[in-house]
Amino acid sequence: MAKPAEDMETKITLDGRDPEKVKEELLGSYPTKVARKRAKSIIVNKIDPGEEVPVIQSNVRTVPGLMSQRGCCYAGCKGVVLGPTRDIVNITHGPIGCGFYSWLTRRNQTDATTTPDGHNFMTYCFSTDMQDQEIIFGGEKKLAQAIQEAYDNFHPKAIAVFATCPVGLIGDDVHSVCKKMKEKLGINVFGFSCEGYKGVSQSAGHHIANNQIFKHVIGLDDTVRDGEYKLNLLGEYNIGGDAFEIERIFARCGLTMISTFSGNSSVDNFANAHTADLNLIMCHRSINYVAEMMEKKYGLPWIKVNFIGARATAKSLRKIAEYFGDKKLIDRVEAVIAEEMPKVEASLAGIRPRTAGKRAMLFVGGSRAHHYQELFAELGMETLSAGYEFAHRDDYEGRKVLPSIKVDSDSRNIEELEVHPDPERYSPRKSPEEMARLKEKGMPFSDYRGMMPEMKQGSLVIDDITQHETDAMLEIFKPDIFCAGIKEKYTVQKHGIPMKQLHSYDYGGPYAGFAGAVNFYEDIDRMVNSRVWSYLKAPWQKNPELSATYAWE
Ligand code: CFM
Repeated sequence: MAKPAEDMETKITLDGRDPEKVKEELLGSYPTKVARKRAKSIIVNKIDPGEEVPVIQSNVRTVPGLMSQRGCCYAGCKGVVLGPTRDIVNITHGPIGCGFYSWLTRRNQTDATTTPDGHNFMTYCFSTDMQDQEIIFGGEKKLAQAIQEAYDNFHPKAIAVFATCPVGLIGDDVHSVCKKMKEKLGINVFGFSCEGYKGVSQSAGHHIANNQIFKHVIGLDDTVRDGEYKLNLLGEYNIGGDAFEIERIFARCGLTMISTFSGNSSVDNFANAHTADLNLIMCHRSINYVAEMMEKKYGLPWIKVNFIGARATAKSLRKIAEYFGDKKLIDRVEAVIAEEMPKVEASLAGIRPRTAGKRAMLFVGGSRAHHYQELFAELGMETLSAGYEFAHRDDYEGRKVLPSIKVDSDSRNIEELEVHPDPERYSPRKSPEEMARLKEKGMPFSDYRGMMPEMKQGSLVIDDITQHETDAMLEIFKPDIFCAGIKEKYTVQKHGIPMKQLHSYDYGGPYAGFAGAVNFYEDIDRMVNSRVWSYLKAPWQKNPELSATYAWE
């Protein structure tokens, strides 16, 4: 029995290379201790027939001195989860830089014409602009003033306050200030202890954001809105207009969006999210906590969906229709897919011959490195290597590994809310029999398979990739395109390789849904078939003395 497995192992190659050797090469120039640590985060993917994949180390501290792609806890809380909500005044309590750098750089869009008051505070940068004075004597007074000033100028329905590193260090109590101001102003004011250093990455900030939104907003309004099939879309942030395309498709299918967390969202929609019939999770990493807590408190089930990729979009729509099980909806969804797909296929027919066989690498956040593999597959492109910046093992290996994840002191730092069924409002949307029947038919309730089971044998999966590893992967494989963020963009281009930002989409998008898929095909076609970057000479090619990485080899 051992023989076939051995055979399989010896045959694993990646783009004509031995991925284990590549891994050794990546680790080669690290000090022994660092190499040992990084070795656990660089994994050659192997899927056994039972879909077991190797364990990957993730959600652990970056080794000091290694250049990481990661952001901070504040970024995950304020920038990612709460930032896209247009009618909450989000005040950064801290030095001005934190507010400034989280000010719309993510290209999350919104449509303020859809709410009656037309409030849109996303274009503003609210900050307490802490100075030495506050660091020494405390910043609570200045924070109270800032909340008052924001209220006087804008009269928002809600104000949220985000703590930055110095706030945690000097001990300002943002929650008590918020509580006082809430009583004084009579509007919802709530705070987040999301100091940048609070976790190992943005991921901690997501959890903190989820907790506070759940405690302070969800469930405040029991109004049941009209609509036959009511959904919440969780973990979709309307980057480059993605949510607009998803909303267009939902409207065509007759699906009612009660709330989105938090692309193109309004605080009022969060407040009655608990009245929906089903939660859809797009980005599992950033928001699975809200889905879990809503299920416990209100009985709302959740399924994982993906609207990145035309086939993935069709599949997700079919899952939704199957959940409701209504013939009318199933037919309408099929009709919409049948109408949308020809445009997608026509585009692919022209583009795919030019993109097929090309090779991509994706190193992004906590979900896109997986989702965008769908679009590349549609283009006939292979993903040689992928990884997340800050995901956890369940995002790589699937939720079935959750019980085996060790909770370390960094994770313990983040509050785990204790949630119980709401005495009045808990109502399971389906009977246990119906749920069992749907599960049997393959409805993946409360489940996510993760990225690795869907990647090829032998692909290199790298968590929290470092700049050195990035440079080495580019040198070794010379992929046709590399996807990451703004911090990586220019070094990748200096290697002569096209670089696509999958966080902000550069200047492009939407890439979600059917119309988005066509946009993506066109953008990638232009990039992988242009030779412009290969004509560039990087500074270290012209002046070898500038080369740092390989100078001693
Ligand atoms: Fe989710 Fe995101 Fe992502 Fe993310 Fe992000 Fe983002 Fe991202 Mo940048 S919520 S994990 S923290 S899909 S901002 S919209 S692109 S790293 S892969």
